[in-house]
Amino acid sequence: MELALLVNKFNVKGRLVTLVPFGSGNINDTFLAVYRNTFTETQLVLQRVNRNVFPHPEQIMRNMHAITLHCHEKLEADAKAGRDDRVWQMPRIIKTKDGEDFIQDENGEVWRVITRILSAHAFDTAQSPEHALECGAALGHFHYLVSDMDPNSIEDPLPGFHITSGYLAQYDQTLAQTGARELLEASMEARRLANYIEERRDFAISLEKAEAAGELKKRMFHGDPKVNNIMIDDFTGKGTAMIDLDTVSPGLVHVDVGDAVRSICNPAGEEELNLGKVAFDETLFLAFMRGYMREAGAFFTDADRAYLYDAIRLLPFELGLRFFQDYLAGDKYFKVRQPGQNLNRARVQFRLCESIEAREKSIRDMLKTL
Ligand code: GN1
Ligand code: MG
Repeated sequence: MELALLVNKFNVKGRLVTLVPFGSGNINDTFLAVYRNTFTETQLVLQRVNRNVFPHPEQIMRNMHAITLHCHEKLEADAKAGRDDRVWQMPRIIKTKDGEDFIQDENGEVWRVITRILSAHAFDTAQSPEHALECGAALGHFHYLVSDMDPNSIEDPLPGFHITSGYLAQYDQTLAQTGARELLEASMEARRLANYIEERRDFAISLEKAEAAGELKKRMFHGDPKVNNIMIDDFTGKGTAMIDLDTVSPGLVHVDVGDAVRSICNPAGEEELNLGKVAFDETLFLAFMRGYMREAGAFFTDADRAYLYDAIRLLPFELGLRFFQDYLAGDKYFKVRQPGQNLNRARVQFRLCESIEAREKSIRDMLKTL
């Protein structure tokens, strides 16, 4: 179906004047829709949920409904109580003209429309320590917002998401395929990454072990809190919203902290070709953690603190493993614009992990000051 016809099935006032590709997500297809009438403008985000990644998009939408309902009520109550120094925001689902949360087109694709957070931007890399601190505050505040949600109100959006042992098993299966072995043999860099993974198999399950031993407990997490999912207010420079709520579900908050840190403390970004530019930035790290602890420190236990370093080391490793597995499997999961892009993304993440390992003492010392 023509996109303009599709978006007009949602309950929006005004005339559609712009519909263009938007954002830099690796999973869903995203478009900006601008509606105008003679006195006002409405900006909305149209998304096709990637069925390859989320086999049950209706479930994703039921989750989004429950999450936004819970958080909007809490945000309103906090704003009335004058609890905050800013207006925290969260996108809202725009209903279809039939009162549904999404539509399914003739090919079975699921489309949704959500509000855009206006006068705010997200960045692909951290801009400054001040920006990193605001990202930390936004994630900490998000954890506070979802902390009292009933985990049973959420259906697992992506079984196995952020379970590193599962990614290792998937990687092993891929390696058993001829196509993957050919790609490995063809490139020395690919073989280097394969060795890198082999040396870290034990460490890769440290958080899972801590959870199994009861040291760490699942809470609600975001699942994908990378820097370009954190909206910063254009006028105040403060964090204002976390977006991309598809993976919000019960999980370890450590995973979120590790994932945010791996994206914020690597100023070179996820697509850098020159590995010499990829390094863990300690100043950005400290700023991020300060912002995070300011909002979430109250519910961080000693055991939680004890595993922060492992989480910070693990998440770049896990994402590198996921990119590398996808490269070897023929780019089936993460969207690519050119061949070899997932291999390079993996190189960047493993390089970042190495940089974290080289700075272990310094990172642990900083964590003690928080
Ligand atoms: C994917 O949807 P997007 O592009 O924000 C991925 C994350 C990765 C990220 C790396 C559901 O996120 O886990 O960290 O790419 N999301 C999913 O850029 O797999
Ligand atoms: Mg995402």
